Amino acid sequence: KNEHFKWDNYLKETGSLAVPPHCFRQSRIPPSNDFKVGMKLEAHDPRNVTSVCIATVIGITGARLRLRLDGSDNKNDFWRLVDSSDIQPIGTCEKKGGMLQPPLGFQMNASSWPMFLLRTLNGAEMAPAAFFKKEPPKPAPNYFKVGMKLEAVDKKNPYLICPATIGDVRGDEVFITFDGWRGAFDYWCKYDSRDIFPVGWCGLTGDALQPPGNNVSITKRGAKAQSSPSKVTRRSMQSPQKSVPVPAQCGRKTGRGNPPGQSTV
Ligand code: MLZ
Repeated sequence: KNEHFKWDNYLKETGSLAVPPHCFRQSRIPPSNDFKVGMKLEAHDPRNVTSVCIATVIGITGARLRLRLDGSDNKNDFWRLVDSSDIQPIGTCEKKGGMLQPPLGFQMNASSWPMFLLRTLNGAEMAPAAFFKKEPPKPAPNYFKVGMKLEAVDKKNPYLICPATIGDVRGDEVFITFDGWRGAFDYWCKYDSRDIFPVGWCGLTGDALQPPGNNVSITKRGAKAQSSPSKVTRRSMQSPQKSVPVPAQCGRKTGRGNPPGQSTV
C-alpha cells in the first residue's frame, strides 16, 4: 500500500532512529479488526467523556473504527482503536448500573431521548463482544527520546496517521512534531497515548500512512534542528541577545531547520 514512502530509506536518509515498540501503549501485533460498517456499540462521548452513548461504526481503517454517536450530527466523527477502553459492547453500561446518555449536541428535544434510544437499539446490529480487544498495558516509564521517529495521529485531521518525530520530552509527556510540516499540527501528549504508534504500524494494519510534508529536511543537521522545537521557541521568544541582535522571526526560521514558504494546510 504505502508504495511511495519507505521507512527504511527514510530513517537512513534522515540518520534517525525509530522509537522502540516497547515504549508505546500498543500491542506488538496490531489487533484484528472484525467490525463491520453499521454495527453499533457503546462509546464514551469524546466531548463529554463521563457519558456513555450509542455509536455506529461509519468506517473501518486499519485497527481503527470511524464512529458517529447516534443522535449526533455528521461533523463530529471520531476514531478509536478496536482495543480502546473508550468502546464496549452494548449492554455494558447497563450491566454496570449506568444509564446511556444522549450525545453532546443531541439533535432532538432532550425529552425525546428515551424513545430515540429505544428506536435506535431496536433491530440494531450490535457488535459482538469478541470484536472488542483488551487494551494493552501502560508501559512504564517514559522511554521516548528526542529525535526518534514514529507514526502519529494528526489530531487536526484525525483520520490521518503521519510520520512524526519526538520534539521534546517532559515528565510523562512527549511533543509530537510532523515531518515536513510546520508547527501547526504539533501537540503534547502522554507517552502512553493511544494516538501514537511505532514505525511500521500502518504497514501492519493496512491503514494508509501519509507521506511526510513537502519540506522534509533529509540532512542529519536538519533532523537535529527540527528535534527541539520548545528550545527554539523559547529562544525565539527572548529579546535579541546583546552580541547578536537577530530578529526573533529570523531565529525561528533557521532554528526550525525548515525553508520558508512551506504550506501548513
Ligand atoms: N491541511 C491538509 C492536511 C494536512 C495534514 C498534515 N498532517 C501533519 C489537507 O487538508 O489536505
